[in-house]
Amino acid sequence: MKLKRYERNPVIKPEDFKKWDIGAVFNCGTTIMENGNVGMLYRAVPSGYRKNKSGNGYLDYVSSIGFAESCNGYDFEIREEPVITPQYEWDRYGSEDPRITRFEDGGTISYLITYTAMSSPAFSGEGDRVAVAQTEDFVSFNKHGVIIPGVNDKDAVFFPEKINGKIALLHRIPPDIQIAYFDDMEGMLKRDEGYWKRYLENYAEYNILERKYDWEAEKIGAGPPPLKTDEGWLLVYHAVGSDHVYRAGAALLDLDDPSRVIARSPVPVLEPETEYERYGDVDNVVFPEGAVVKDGELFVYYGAADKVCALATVGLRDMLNYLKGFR
Ligand code: BMA
Repeated sequence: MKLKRYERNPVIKPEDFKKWDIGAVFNCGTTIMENGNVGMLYRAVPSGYRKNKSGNGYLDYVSSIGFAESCNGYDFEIREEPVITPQYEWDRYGSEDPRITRFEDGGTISYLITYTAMSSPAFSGEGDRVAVAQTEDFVSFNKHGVIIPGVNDKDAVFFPEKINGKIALLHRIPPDIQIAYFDDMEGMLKRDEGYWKRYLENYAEYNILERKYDWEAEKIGAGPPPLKTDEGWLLVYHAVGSDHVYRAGAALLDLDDPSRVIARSPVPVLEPETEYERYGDVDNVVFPEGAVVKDGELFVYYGAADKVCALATVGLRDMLNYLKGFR
């Protein structure tokens, strides 16, 4: 089963910005806000970056995170100023790939933002860390900092509620997806060196989803926060094949024990086909980071070719029925 692209894609592109001079806007996380609108955080790279001599990546490529909002999920109003920008040693080379979890605990809602904080230049292969920020209103943002010390790690995303009384976080130390549990928010934010030392010694033991198919051969990483359904947690993820193409997959995880994979699509649910997915700053990339459900329809927001933000949809029930065929 394939997701169906919105016919007026991309939903946001660099040319939509009038004041903020950016060259790329992609990899967008979304959530339903308290006013019922779709809130989006996207990765934006100011114009002026240029290709590396090696041809692998870009120089002067420092990402910020910006905000946009939509009342129908299709048309976005862009706030043309960044909401998360370089400030400290640990994020001086940018903030990338934001995901938003609407986290509910005992009736209290907060929006937890997970993103990659860069303490070394993009494409250097070093200094990629999982950072967390928090907002209640998408106006003021509180940076909590790096939560996982000492290791290149990305694609982190919280489950939207506690599982068996614990906060659960998916993250990706290459090449597979791990899960970490915390007793409470304070414990998670305090970056307990002892906890992480023990964890990192055997991180593969915490793998929750491992590469399985050819199109996942290089690495996989979580997309949007897992979505709670009556069939299990629906996890949309990205996968990189040995052909370096980024595709999207989908799996169902057990509600009480997400390390139990109930079902998984053997083929991608979305892969680069259109112009805007095949050609950009990095070719052949679809990179899902946002998912919301509106009237039974699953809206998946994704970055395309590291250049624009796009949308693809599918009936949620259709997707669940399809996945159940691969138990
Ligand atoms: C990943 C991340 C994403 C990017 C993708 C493809 O490692 O850095 O932001 O979209 O590569 O270039």
